[in-house]
Amino acid sequence: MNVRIEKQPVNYNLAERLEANPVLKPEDIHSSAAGLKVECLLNPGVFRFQGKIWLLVRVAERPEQKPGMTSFLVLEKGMLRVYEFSKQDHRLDLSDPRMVKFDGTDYLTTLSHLRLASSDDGIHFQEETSFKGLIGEGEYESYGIEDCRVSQIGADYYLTYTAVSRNGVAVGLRSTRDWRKFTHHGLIFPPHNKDCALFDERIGASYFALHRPSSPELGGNYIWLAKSSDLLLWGGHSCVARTRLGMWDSARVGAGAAPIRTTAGWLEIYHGADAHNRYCLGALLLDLNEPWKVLARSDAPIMEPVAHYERTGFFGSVVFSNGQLVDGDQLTIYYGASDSVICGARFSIAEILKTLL
Ligand code: MAN
Repeated sequence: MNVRIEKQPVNYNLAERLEANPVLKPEDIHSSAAGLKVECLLNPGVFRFQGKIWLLVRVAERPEQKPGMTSFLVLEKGMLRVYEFSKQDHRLDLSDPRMVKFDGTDYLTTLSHLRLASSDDGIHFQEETSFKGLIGEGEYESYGIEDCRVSQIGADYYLTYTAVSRNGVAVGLRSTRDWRKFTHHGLIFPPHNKDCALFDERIGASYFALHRPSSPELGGNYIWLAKSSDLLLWGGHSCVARTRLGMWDSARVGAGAAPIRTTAGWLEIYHGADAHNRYCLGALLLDLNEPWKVLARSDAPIMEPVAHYERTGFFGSVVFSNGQLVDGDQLTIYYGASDSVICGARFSIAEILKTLL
């Protein structure tokens, strides 16, 4: 038998969790139609707008489940279609709670869209029903849209999100100025790609993005950097973070929200998962002028799934963040805990940097 001992990291335990956690739960959000249930809330994008703090929440829904059956939703030509299979059917594989595999075709157990919630203090949030949120559009978003990063560049907000369909998992881009009218720019990275975070300022003449293509046969799930002159066409690729054998980020890594400019470099909070799908957060430090140069990277996570709401849920042992607020030295990250509820945690940027330098 081949037994591999994973290196035990020192837990820096830098996160100060909000006492109010979870700040949003599925029962706080209305389902989008009768007969549907909000199963989970996940991985919000975060931004400031009109003097408030906003979350662009991933709302994962499915039909109310009937005994002995599994049913899920797919968007077809703008309409919700319900698929239903008997749990007795030997062609059905439900071994990953996130997936429904049937007779060689993969579906998702839940269909995600994005909904807005706002807060005056960053702790107490409520759904904003006067803004309609975003749903999947077109054939490349028929299994939904997920995990949206929000970058503010000038007066515009750019939304990079995971666009899921039977064609695979890709990165979509939309932009807005007022959160009412949106421009859909289509896919900026084709499958398999996700976890795309735009830098919210140019470096020299170029825009930059972190993204996460997957190369299943050779290579892996690594963080890459790309540049662009118009945010639509991307090139100049370089790989900035690979997975590390035997460590907390041994199976996959992916960027969180937009990198934070510090005097030491661009600080990026990223997620790493091990072979057991345990998701933690760590930090990367990239050179200010040449962001393809990695100056430092966390040996141990800066945050691990240890609170009870991070250990059990729809998909346990997960802290996953793609949204944050920076206030001087204070970094507040908002994160999906166990793919079930939304929580917040505070960090000191200087303390994170101390673990890197
Ligand atoms: C993937 C994505 C995320 C999710 C994690 C943990 O990276 O589907 O949305 O939070 O897995 O399940």
